Amino acid sequence: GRRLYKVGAMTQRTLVLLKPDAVKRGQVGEIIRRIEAKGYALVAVELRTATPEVLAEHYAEHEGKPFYQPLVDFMLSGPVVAIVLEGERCIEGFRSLAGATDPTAAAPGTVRGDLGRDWGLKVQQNLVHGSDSPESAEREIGIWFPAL
Ligand code: IDP
Repeated sequence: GRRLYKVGAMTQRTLVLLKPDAVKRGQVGEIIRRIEAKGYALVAVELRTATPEVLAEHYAEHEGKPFYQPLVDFMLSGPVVAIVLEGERCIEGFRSLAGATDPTAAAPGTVRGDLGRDWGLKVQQNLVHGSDSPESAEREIGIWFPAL
């Protein structure tokens, strides 16, 4: 029958951000606990404040969308935790842990579904970012961790 998943080594790295709402609400430990429980390795973990320059690069694909400026302002509203993870298929795996973009709709069991909610037309406050493809991961790791 049809394989449910690809067989063979596919070690990847992915860029994860714990957004300012995760830091403000004291959920950093809980989210990293879930990442470690899943079995991914932490390659880099850094608390830092984003800059407009870094966010313009990071969110370049969303420039011009109605939520772009609120998203950038939100991402500048406090420190974030920038993380690089490593493991087989960790790009898809972390996005599965994170859950759907809208925290109200995100499934229970996911970071956004368990820890997030709508705080009043602010879907951007969804706790985490995870790269969505190998190309995005390489690009985003280069933005946040140029030395890696
Ligand atoms: P993702 O983070 O689940 O991959 P994207 O579509 O890549 O979602 O959007 C990037 C981020 O922009 C989301 O995580 C969220 O913070 C914000 N965002 C996306 N869509 C909306 C929206 O309709 N309203 C407000 N913020 C949004």
